[in-house]
Amino acid sequence: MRDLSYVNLNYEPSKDELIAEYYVEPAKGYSLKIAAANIAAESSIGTWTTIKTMNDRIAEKLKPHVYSINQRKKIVKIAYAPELFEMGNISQIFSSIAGNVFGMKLLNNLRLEDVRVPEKSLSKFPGPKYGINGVRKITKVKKRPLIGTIVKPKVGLTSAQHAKVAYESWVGGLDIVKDDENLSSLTFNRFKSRMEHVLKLRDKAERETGDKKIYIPNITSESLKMLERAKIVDQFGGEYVMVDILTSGWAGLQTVRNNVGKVIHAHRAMHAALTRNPKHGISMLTLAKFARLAGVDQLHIGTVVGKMHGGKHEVMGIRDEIEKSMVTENGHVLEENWKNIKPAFAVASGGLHPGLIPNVMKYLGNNIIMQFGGGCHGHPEGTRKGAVAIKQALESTIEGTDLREYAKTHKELASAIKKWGFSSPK
Ligand code: CAP
Ligand code: MG
Repeated sequence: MRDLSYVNLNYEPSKDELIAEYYVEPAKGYSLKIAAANIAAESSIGTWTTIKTMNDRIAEKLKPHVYSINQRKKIVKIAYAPELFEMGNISQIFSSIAGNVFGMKLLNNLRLEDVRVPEKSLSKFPGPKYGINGVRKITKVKKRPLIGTIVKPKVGLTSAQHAKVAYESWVGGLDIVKDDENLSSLTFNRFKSRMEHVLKLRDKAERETGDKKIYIPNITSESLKMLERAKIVDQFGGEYVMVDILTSGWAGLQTVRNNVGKVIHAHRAMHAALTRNPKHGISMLTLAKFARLAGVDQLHIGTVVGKMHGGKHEVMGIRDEIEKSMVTENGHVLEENWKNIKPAFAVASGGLHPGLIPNVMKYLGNNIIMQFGGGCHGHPEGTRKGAVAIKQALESTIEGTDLREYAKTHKELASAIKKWGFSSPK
């Protein structure tokens, strides 16, 4: 397709248009301009050749405009008329601007860096029901970061064993216990039985500690099954559900948000298949933005210092995108005024242990949920002491004491540091 009428570098997009920013590497023999025109066409009204069914209304009103091309950085920006999208239907939006375009032969690489959703369309998305303030209200934790664990082994424990590990974590001092992303309803640990066991011990832990304790069960499944599982959670008095938002897909997530009144914790397993290659795929920032629009209350964003890929700049940018009400244009980040869409809580998880808390808080601040799987259950004296050590490291960081100093009078933290080390904030 060589129709360059899609490109108009003098075009000024209106604030009602959706903007997509792409990194584009054309295949040999194609200019960036031709590549950009083809992306614009394939993601909206066009195809590989001219068509007789095109009419003036479509061609004039719905044709997107490639309005910016940065040859050096290979960055292209396209403005789309809002009528091209069923706003609120995230699957349809992705089928358009993050669909066929990734497979076109005339591109070697293509990465969707960010999307600006027009302010007028924001009301079509529910956004988080609870968000940061709602979660703080439920947990009664006003300012500090929340701390939690993922029951480990990831899968394998029976529901009774799972509940016991959860209980130990809560009484040790953690606010939150969650299931792992690959635990759903397995032969040795059925969903209903797990809810029964874990939520009973959650109540016991609350009675004994006097603190609010949170359990986040993974309901990931086929959409209607997720609704059934959310009902079971409700039956046993749970306030939360967890959804693996990428493996269940946007439609699954939206079904849960639109039908379940519980706090939604979003696990992002599989995101790296899309996000990790800096030249191809979809940025985590884009996925995070649509997760907030869809209405997750908590979202994994990376840790900067843990076991998973994701640098400081990227992780902090995602944190800002899901937690701020106004995001200004900066690098690959497009402006977004989130208006009435509530902020979602950022979750730092993956390879964390007590010795990393000062660093995580340095980068991510107080509005963060820190989760420790191996870094809790791998403590030399077991889960409960692991939880105690995490709480101690948090207290020490909040009061500004060096962890190694604090560990002199807090033996659980001392054992944790001995096993995993300590990294001072850089
Ligand atoms: C953490 C975790 C999470 C990762 C996912 C895991 O456990 O439960 O799934 O955090 O990464 O299984 O690895 P550990 P991300 O604390 O034992 O590492 O948050 O980056 O999506
Ligand atoms: Mg996990």
